[in-house]
Amino acid sequence: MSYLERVLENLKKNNPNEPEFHQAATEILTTLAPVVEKHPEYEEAALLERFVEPERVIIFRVPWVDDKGNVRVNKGYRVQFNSAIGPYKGGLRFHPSVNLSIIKFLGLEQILKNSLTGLPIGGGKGGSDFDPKGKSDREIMTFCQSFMTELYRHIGADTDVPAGDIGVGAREIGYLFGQYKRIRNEHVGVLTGRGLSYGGSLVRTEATGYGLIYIMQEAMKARGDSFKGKTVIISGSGNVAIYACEKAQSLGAKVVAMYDSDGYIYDPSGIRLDVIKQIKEIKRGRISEYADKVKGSKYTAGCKGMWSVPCDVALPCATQNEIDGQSAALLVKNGVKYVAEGANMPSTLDAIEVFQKSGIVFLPAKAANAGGVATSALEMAQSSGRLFWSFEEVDKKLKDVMVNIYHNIDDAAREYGREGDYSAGANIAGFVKVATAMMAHGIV
Ligand code: NDP
Ligand code: 2IT
Repeated sequence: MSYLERVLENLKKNNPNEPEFHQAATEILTTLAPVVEKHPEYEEAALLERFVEPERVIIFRVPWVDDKGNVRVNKGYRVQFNSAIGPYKGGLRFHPSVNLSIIKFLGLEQILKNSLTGLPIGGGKGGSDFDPKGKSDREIMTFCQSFMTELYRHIGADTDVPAGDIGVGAREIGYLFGQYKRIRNEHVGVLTGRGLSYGGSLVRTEATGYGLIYIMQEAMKARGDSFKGKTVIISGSGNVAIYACEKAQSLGAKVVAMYDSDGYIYDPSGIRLDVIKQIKEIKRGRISEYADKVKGSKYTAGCKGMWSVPCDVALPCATQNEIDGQSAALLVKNGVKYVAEGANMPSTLDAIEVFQKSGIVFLPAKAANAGGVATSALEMAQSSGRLFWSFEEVDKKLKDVMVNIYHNIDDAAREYGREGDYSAGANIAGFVKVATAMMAHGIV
């Protein structure tokens, strides 16, 4: 059994009932063979065993009182996975499906993603099984305050800097920040995605979606192609999906379908993003309302059907495992040429295999959605330097990061004999930097 196989086998044995964590680790470790062959010293230093073991896992009780006066209890998590190249950095997810397996898969992915940005940030992730849907603003605030009343002791601007993810946006970051500042009496860059009036950065709201389009644009450019005239489908209708849609449309693409967790809308004349923003960002409503507002569009209950809509570009931007092997095969059969993952691990291992075999351009999450955390790192830089950069400055830096990531993963894939396999390229390029730092630090 090879070193990598042994590490993976032990990981599964030592972390039972964590299918998402197993999946992310499998995807990563199965591509690292050429790196560990080149560096036998990694095995002697048990580098991979240490890489897949979080430095620290924090699980805590989050008690709060709902509007009816009932006492409610949720679980809170923060996985401080790897701080070799910088302070732990990664989002907080509030969704009823959250459990340790999901937070660990997200944390593991985050290590390599953050490394790919070229910026000094380690990997972490956190969240809660709290469901923000249908909660009043007061309930959200109370929950966030209780969550931070435990989390504050584990984080800090140079220690661990959380941000948003599913269910955590500007509103939640505001409440979390307010409570941190109150407890610590410190106005510092301990969270990113902050509002512009209290230390946030321009472009952070748009960054993940814009970055996704920038990296795909670079991949298209390398093939003499562009977004102009392309038919695009985007899953999700949250932060990442909305700004991916905005940038793709501005480059001349036609986005014809989007979804939320209930179902999808199809609009053959091109999605009207102003209507989506009104429903999702302002009203916090359901995407089905779009069909009532826009003539000629159609709502279908259930998400999976959206992958049968013919398109040139598919951008999964909702959640993990939203594209299975069957949906991937359907996309390929219907002529998809480009897939970029805005969500984390949206494609199952089967789906990735289908995309790789088909020869389409497939940009994996840790490269394609790195624009959000990269811009978080730019927010950290502005906070510590007491600076405020213009929209154009931040947008240009974001674009440069995404263009660099594309060339780094393309070069790494080529250098290690896996040309065009950007999953391998991203894992290898991200890992090499972290491994070099870990080796320099000794056995820690
Ligand atoms: P939001 O909460 O803003 O939006 C999430 C969207 O995905 C909503 O439309 C939601 O629908 C949908 N969704 C969530 N769960 C499911 C599900 N089980 N089935 C179908 N649809 C679902 O989150 P973000 O846009 O911030 O995050 C989306 C993805 O992007 C996540 O995978 C996240 O980890 C990833 N990501 C986010 C970054 C960021 O900066 N925000 C950075 C990098 C990656 P509904 O409203 O019905 O729940
Ligand atoms: O998955 C991700 O990269 C995020 N949710 C953003 C993390 C961050 O710290 O900005």
